[in-house]
Amino acid sequence: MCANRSKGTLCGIILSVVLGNAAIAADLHPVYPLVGATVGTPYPYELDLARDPSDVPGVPLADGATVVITAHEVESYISPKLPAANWAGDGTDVAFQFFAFGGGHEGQELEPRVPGPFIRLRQGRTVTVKLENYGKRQHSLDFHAVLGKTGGAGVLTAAPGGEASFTFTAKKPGIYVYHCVGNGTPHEVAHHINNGMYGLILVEPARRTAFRHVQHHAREFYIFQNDVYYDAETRSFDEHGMLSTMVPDYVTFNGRIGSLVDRPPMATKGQNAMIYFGNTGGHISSFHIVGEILDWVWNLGDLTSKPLRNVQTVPVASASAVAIGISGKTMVPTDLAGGDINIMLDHGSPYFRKGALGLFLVEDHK
Ligand SMILES: [Cu+2]
Repeated sequence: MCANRSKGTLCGIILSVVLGNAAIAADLHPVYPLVGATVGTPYPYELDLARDPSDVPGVPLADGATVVITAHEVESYISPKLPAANWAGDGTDVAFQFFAFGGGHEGQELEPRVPGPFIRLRQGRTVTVKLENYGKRQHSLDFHAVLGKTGGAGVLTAAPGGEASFTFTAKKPGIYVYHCVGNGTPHEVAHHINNGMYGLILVEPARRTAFRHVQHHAREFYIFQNDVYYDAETRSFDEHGMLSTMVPDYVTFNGRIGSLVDRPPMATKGQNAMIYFGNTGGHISSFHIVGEILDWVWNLGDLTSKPLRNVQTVPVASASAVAIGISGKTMVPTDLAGGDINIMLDHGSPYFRKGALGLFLVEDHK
């Protein structure tokens, strides 16, 4: 899938047309210089903190399993100059002090990424989450799938260089958000979410539901939207801007502008796709895929009710998530010459103009 990212590949051609600038296609994946130091982490950082939308573990954690989540602070770019900053009307490299989670299931990308690792459970299973803090400030985990203990954050709070563990049973199925609350003050909750510390935890229903039927053998994708308020001086959270304007500087899919243009989800004709989509921005996302109709939508994270059918746009509130099924039978393969390309976005105009935009590509089955 877009393995050869040079000019002339399928993805390159598509992007040059979508973005209206053939020059962009020549440099789909520039290497961004890493500014600043990585903090106390044993992992070799990659420069691009955006999580691959295909990075979804295929198997739920076993009963009694332990999953490690690591906390990091690292500077990278939230708005790379090319190719996709054109969508934000910006065109400059913007360095940003990311807070990011790494770790996760075996086989996942273990380096820090935004969003944090996708955690997959089955209802009724008991697991232990271990938080390891490689940052210079306090970090924590609040799972919306957890009953009591402040969603886990009452226990899962680790000082710099420290760690914490928490064991819980996944009692209620759903697709839930998790996020850092810093030291627990309202300022820190907003700051740590703004800077990238959030993710999804899927608790699959114990019984066979419509959700599990559609999900079976589906290609699964992980997408997370966030609003970012940016202070150019600190290259970090602009709390004053947030409180005084409520107008975000950037609206991201998977951590930065253009991440899902550079590396879009790639579905396969004939195979269902399942998109797990979360939001922690301050506004309700209007999630839409141009050229598609969303066949099944489990709204508000509810995976046990009957899904909505044939939905054009899904409203996703802050601190909420949805599961979206797209039928492989009616998918239209991406065909630029024929005008078939799916653009995935928050359809609210200021928000896709500020970056909440990617592609959803479909390969024909072999
Ligand atoms: Cu944090």
